[in-house]
Amino acid sequence: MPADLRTMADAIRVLSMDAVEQANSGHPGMPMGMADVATVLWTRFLKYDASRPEWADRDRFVLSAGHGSMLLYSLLHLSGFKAMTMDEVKAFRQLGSKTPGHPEYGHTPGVETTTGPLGQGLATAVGMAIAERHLAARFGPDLVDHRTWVVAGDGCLMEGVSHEAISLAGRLKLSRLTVLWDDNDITIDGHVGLSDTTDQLARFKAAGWAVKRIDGHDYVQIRRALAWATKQAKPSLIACKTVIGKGSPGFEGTHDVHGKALGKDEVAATRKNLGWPHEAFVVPDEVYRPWRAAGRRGAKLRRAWEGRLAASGARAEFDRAMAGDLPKRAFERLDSFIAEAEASKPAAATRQHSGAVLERIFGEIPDLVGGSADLTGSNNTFVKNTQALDAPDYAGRYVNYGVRELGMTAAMNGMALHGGVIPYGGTFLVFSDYARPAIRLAALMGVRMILVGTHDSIGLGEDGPTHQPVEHLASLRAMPNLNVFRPADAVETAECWKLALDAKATPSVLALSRQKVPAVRLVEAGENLSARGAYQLAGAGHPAEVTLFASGSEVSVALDARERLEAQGVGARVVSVPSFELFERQPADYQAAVIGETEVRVAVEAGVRQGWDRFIGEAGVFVGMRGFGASAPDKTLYGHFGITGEAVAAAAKAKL
Ligand SMILES: Cc1ncc(C[n+]2csc(CCOP(=O)(O)OP(=O)(O)O)c2C)c(N)n1
Ligand SMILES: [Mg+2]
Repeated sequence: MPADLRTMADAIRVLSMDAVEQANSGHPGMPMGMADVATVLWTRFLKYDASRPEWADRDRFVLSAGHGSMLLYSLLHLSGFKAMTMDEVKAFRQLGSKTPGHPEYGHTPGVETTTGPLGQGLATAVGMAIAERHLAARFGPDLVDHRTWVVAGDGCLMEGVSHEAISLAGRLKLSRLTVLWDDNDITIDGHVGLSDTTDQLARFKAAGWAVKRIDGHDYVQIRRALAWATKQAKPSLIACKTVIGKGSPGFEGTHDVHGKALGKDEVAATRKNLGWPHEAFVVPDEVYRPWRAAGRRGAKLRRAWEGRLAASGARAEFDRAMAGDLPKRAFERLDSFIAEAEASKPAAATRQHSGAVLERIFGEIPDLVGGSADLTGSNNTFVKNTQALDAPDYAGRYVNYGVRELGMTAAMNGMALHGGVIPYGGTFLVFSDYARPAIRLAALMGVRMILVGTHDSIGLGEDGPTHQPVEHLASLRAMPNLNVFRPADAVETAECWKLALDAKATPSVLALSRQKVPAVRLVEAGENLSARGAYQLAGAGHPAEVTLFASGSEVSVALDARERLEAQGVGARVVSVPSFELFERQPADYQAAVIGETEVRVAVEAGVRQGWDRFIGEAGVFVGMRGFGASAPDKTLYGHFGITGEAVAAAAKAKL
């Protein structure tokens, strides 16, 4: 006889407990508490086919409470995901295993997103649910028709990001999104009441969600609640009252079981208590059988879907979009923009150039979905005549994210992970601080997400030091696998957009000026020079004695300094540096040639020095910011802080 649900759930409990025991590290409490809810979801409701983890129309399952990773690994193993062998389970948390401490996207088939920073899984799932609705509108329900399920803990709901996520989801009426809250009253420090007495159901309800509370160990209640969730016209929250570490006679219901191995004696006592006679990492056939059947449940649906896709006229376009490939003619209109800009040399803020770039590519790349965290007019992210992405017709391509920088960025990650969407979103560069946790996960996961950060320096002027980024470029450049672009004019802005769109496995930040800047690329290059990261923009007239490095709005300052130096008979070359990261990828001889061998090297950027020593060396001169900015018109500020062609030329001369 095949095992009943209770025994199937106990298999999760025991595997989780044993894997944590073996590693002597990990979190058994959450998987043991949520085993019943997860078993009903994965055997009756979740649409998936264990033999095809990449099936585009699968339901997305997000374990926002990532510390409970053994819940997910157990589910993947039991339901028959080929990569999740028992050996991988045994190698929990060991180097090179498919079972890292927290779920990691791109590392383990079946893991939809990297989780661990609490609350972000939930916020990422909102983006997946947005992408699903949008693509259902674009390609029709025959091809796109799935749900997003989230397991979230008390910690996820305490985190501020949950507020941004649930209010955005409620506003957009994401009815295909369901959060299963592991309502176990326990966090690491003890009872939730120590630090939080929020009425979560009331909070979600206020944000526009359908809510319900159940006993998370009662299979009938679980089944009814999941069925209920699928019928709601709003996103749904199911508060699953559970006992953390359920099954452990000594520790269940206590915070002791949250994050450590139970110990040999308690493991034995738990086995006895559950009536689980098998040894560690042994699952009997009668338990595997119904689990594997559950893992195959979706195969028929998947094959029927494949048939519909094969017969669909939209097949090629669907496959292209889901693969993340750009359309063939993606940059045709942008290339003519570059040619026009090389000829007309427009002077404008780079944020305006960015808006003009978007006008050229938005129609050519239907996968682009834009938005802004309530700064649309300032970020120049809106393309004329674009419809808002909103209920009930989600075909629009502009998301009104509201004042939610972190929620927006996490949602963009979710869209990119879902596939079929290339998200970009705007805010002031200074508020990348608010978005940073999601930028970091984007970089760690390797997803293409484009953050448009305008007002990128003291050049924004009167809004003052709260709004003026100073350390942001340096801190963003410190992040692995993040491309930070700071273009200087229209041509570089177009080039950097191309590079951001072409970087399939790397997120980008585009740092753009609020203030008008002159064109600096005055001759046709015939290639994307920004792709080099740094390149010589202007050579020296006299024998080169000085090299001036600059990015973005300060490139024109460097050019001004060059003219002054040349007028005094001092040869000076100018190097534009739109991207530190891409420069690092160039061959050593190219790097050496760009850096050059002049006696004096100067860098100019309206930010802190950190990072620039790579170009100018310790003995180099840095002209930029040493502290926070101030509130005044931009030209006054550049003068006040000494970031002018005159000051740069004087500093270079003083060093000669
Ligand atoms: C942003 C963030 N802060 C802190 C942590 C460390 N942390 C991991 S689990 C946890 C408590 C979680 O409580 P809950 O979500 O209720 O999980 P349970 O103890 O019920 O398993 C904390 C503080 C984290 N992973 N992410
Ligand atoms: Mg908890």
